[in-house]
Amino acid sequence: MDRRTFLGNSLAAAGGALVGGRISNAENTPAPQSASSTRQQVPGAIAQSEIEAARFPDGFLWGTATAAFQVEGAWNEDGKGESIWDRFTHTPGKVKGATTADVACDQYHLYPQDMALAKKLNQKSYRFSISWPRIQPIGTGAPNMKGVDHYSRFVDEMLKNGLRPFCTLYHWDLPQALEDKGGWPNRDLAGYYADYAGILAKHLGDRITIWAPFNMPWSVAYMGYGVGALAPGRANFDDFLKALHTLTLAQGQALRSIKAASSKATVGSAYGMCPAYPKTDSEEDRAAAARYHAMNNVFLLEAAMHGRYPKAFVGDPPYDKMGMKPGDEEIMHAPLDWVGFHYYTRRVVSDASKVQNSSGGGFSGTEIEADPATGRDPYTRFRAEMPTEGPLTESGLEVWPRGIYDLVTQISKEYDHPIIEITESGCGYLDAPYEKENGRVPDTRRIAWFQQELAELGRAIKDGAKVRSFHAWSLIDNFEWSNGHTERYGLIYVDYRDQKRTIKDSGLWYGKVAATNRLT
Ligand code: IFM
Repeated sequence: MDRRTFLGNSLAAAGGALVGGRISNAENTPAPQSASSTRQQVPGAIAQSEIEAARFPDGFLWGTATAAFQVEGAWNEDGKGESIWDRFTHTPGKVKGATTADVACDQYHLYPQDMALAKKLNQKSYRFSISWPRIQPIGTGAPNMKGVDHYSRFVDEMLKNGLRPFCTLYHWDLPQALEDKGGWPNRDLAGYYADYAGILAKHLGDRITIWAPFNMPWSVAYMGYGVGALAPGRANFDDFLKALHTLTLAQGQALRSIKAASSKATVGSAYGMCPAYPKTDSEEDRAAAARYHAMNNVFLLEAAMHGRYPKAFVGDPPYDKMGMKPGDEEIMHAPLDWVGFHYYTRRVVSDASKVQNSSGGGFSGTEIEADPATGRDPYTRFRAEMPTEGPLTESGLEVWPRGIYDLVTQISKEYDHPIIEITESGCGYLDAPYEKENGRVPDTRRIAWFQQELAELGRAIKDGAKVRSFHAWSLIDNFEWSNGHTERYGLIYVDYRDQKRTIKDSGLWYGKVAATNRLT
């Protein structure tokens, strides 16, 4: 699967009647204000003067994010069990370039160096994830104390470097033993997961105060079980629906077990979201975009906040197929203390509900490659495309800075102005150390990307959104799932041959942003 397809699916979202109809470039991009800026020629770009004027509030938490599987390596050390991603990457043909994450960035051993680098860049928050199979090698039972002790030392190191440890409990690396029991479509996993969450809160909850149960849970279900593009690589729509419901139950149960074990805990989310815009002004396309928003952006958020699922489906909701039981609404209902989500790109969505859909499973397409006739799946019945009006990053995602403003203001409005954490945001460019410039990494496109996007985020804050943090993806280049090492998202370059880290120009720039709360 190529990069564009992956994010086309995993970050997909909608944006119902986002701002009342089709959002075209002409309607929404501020007019160029000075002839001198080349950025203004780019569709979707914002004026240089807005970048220069942007200011972030005192105490704003500038951070970066990573995930255990993508950076740690040490795949079988200190009693760690096998994860579904170990199995997937060890299966020939699954990863571009035939790389594995067995060593990755070796952060399992090099974390003191990486935390010192984060400090050097004036960072105040570090979002990391814990590998479940390091804590419970087969997903259940007594904790492996070597794993627990590792994360305990790691958390101390973050605190020593002035970083807020922001813990994601699950960033896709399910213990393989639990997949062998049926994986996320098996409802029992919600209980196992809550036990795991309780173990973490018991051992680390004296120092970690900010917990996100799942990274991009919709992607876990859809990409892992609906279309099989990510581990464990299964493709069945009924399994997707079941997995989604188990994840929702698990989210609620985990929140309660974390809070029971740690009085300091606050629990939120790290949802993958992107704003989507109706393709036309028609009621059908607007309704399709609203379904997309419901399914891809707020499915688990609505469940946590209100104990119900949003209207994501055409016709009767397939709650029976999802395995819903009486009383599940109470389990799902676990209001979050703050709302965390990612922003990378946007979607344009159109209706596919009138097209005859032949079956309820076995769909082999992905969102971007969806069957143009029937839409993405038999239940939500929309088509979602990533437009190419703006330029594309090297990882194939459209650059659309305005999207973060629309998304943040939409979530603020829909959920009564919650505290928001931007849990991930970034762009894939392959710039490498340049010998003729003393080994510098002049990744000017990444700087431009962040400047534009952050100016839009600053505008959302000015308009009242309570955003308290921003986590750039990523601190360091890392293993990009089925795209292996063919993409680089880091502010710090990693040479995988010798693990040498080189701060890119974007990293130096981001360090200054963190020190000054300004973008230039
Ligand atoms: O690397 C991923 C991360 O694991 C989840 N969010 C998107 C990132 C960039 O593709």
